Amino acid sequence: MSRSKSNEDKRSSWPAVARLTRSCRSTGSKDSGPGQYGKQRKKQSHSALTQDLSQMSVSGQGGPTASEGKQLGQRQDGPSLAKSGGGLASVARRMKMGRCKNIVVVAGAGISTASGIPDFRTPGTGLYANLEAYNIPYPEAIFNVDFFSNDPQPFFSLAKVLYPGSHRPNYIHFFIRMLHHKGLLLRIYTQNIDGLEKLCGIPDDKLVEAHGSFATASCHLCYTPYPSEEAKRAIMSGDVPTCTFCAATVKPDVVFFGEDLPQKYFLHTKDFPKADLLVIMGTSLQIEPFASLVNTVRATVPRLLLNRHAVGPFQRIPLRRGDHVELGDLENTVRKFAEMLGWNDNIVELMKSQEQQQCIPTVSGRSGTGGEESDSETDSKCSASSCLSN
Ligand code: CNA
Repeated sequence: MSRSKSNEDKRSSWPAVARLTRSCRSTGSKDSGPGQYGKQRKKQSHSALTQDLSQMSVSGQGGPTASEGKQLGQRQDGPSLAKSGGGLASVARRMKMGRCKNIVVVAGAGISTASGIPDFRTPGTGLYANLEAYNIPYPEAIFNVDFFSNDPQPFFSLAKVLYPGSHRPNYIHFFIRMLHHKGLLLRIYTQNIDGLEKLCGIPDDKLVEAHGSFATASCHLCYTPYPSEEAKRAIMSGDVPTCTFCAATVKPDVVFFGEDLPQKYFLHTKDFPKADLLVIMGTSLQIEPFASLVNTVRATVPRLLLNRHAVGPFQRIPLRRGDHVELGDLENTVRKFAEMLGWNDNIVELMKSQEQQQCIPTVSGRSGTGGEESDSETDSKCSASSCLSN
């Protein structure tokens, strides 16, 4: 369904509650409270007492940084502070016991920094720290549709960096694909617009690109679809693609602040209550409504944050029962996690086989002694389909 059509549909027939637009978080993180799942949460908190993984934990590679220390300092004294890797180990144990069969992954720009794509908020390297290049008055302006209407060049400059084609999926993307390969991935919700999840072979039905992507393009005013390859060609060569219908500027269907999120995003109303493990990776949880998704799993469901800093509800002291935080470089953390699960060789093998097919160049795994299993039929189909779509 085209962007314009889906937006019209949303405007005409969706109930107000289903109209969600992207916005930047202005207040601190908050739990959603009882809300939609409140009753369930209350009922289940009792049985949570008996769960072996109900201990909260915070661990990290080399300890927290100064600012993390500030945030986490009080936790250091907490009785349930696990030794490094404790949170990961207990989640890995739970997965090995077969207790996580509907895993939801929530991802952000931090999963793609290992592919060479800067995130927004990392000091020094993040795009927000390098805004001179974009000539914008404040960081969010780059995704502001009114600003774009007036001057599309700042976004087009950023688009040149983010357009799929020049970056390769890394170990973290393939870890997520391995979750799918093992039949454990219910869905990945990503804020990323780089297309690397798709490129590494995660099938469409497992992927929600909550902030859109460059795969399609349309007029930013009348939503008339525009050929995405032509839009890319124009933007990459410094031209401004214009709508064949109203002559306004065409933009890739990346969701700007104030724009509706894709319809697929609403799968979350089914997925999150069904999840039995939530893994949150490489996001600052600053963008709503995406950030609040993490508060919509059932109260007894373990949540694992893999990031450089504690973010969102994971900054709170004490942590919620069942919450785990593993701080440090994401690629290292995910590699450690994969080793605990006994998946590292499989992932390295998967990455190698993609390279050998010369289908998808990858940011190679560092080590590996060869695969233990061959790809499943499902996975082979995924590779083939991602080849076709390239
Ligand atoms: P963000 O606000 O920049 O946060 C990224 C988070 O990841 C931060 O907490 C970082 O500390 C953490 N992080 C970054 N690199 C690493 C690493 N190597 N190891 C561990 N942690 C790391 O980005 P969000 O995704 O939270 O913000 C949402 C925005 C960013 C979305 O709307 C995206 O469209 C947008 N964005 C996307 C991309 C992309 O598609 N690759 C790149 C830049 C921005």
